Amino acid sequence: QMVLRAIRQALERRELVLWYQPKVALRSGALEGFEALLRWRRPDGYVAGPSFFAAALEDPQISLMIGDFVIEEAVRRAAAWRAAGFAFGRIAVNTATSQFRRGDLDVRVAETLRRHGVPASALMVEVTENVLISGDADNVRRTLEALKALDVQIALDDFGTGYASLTHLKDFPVDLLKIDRSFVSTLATRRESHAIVRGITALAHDLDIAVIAEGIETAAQRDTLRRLGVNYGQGFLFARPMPAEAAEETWLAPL
Ligand code: G
Ligand code: G
Ligand code: NA
Ligand code: MN
Repeated sequence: QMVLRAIRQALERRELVLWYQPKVALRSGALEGFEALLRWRRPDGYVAGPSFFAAALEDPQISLMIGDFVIEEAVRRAAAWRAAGFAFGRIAVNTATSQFRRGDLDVRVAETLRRHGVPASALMVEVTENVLISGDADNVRRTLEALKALDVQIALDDFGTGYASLTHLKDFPVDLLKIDRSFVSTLATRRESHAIVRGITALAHDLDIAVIAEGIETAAQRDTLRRLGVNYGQGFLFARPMPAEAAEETWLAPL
């Protein structure tokens, strides 16, 4: 509970920040958008990732506070980048089960976009399969449909690591499937990974769902994924998650 108190304090002290990792089109290398990733910039200068405060993300109350912060901050960033004339695609935010349980995520997102004057086409929401199987499937589906109706896109994160994956693709309005990095890291060494990525990609495309592979670290992985028809990529090969200012300097150019 020390961690919970520390996180609450970090929010109050504005020590929580979003870092941005580019997503690129595998064919052209062009920027497709960014994933916003939560970081805790501690007073001692150490920048901690979510694994450092995983317990806090499990706590419903804290995770709602963090979730609200992440949406607000990402949309604020989108507004600033639009004002600066940057073409950044979509900013994707990660979400937690608690945000769907509350039942008003779509309303909150719409309100935040409206308040900042940002179109929904600048935003993507990443959900894990944990969210989809959280026991409230009807509510999750309704929320995702409402987000999609706004023109927010939906990405299914960490695909392949969860439970009953394939049925989710027809039961929920998914625009983008994120192949988990465990498949990417074993692409060259395990025939199964290669087969699974090929199968998932073909299936997704048949369902009009685009595919991104995460955790791409080598050019060989990128080339294999491109050959398998994967549309987009994300990973250290292209760029690590970085502060917004660094993302602007290295990835964004005025329209
Ligand atoms: O950025 P990093 O690799 O440390 O992220 C570790 C995990 O934390 C990933 O599963 C990622 O999806 C999750 N994560 C990162 N940022 C957020 C966030 O803003 N909200 C939630 N709920 N999870 C996040
Ligand atoms: O679960 P999720 O996909 O949201 O996790 C995203 C996290 O994965 C990011 O926080 C980032 O730190 C991490 N990540 C991004 N690219 C790579 C990569 O190429 N290799 C590894 N090992 N981790 C990565
Ligand atoms: Na994610
Ligand atoms: Mn993921």
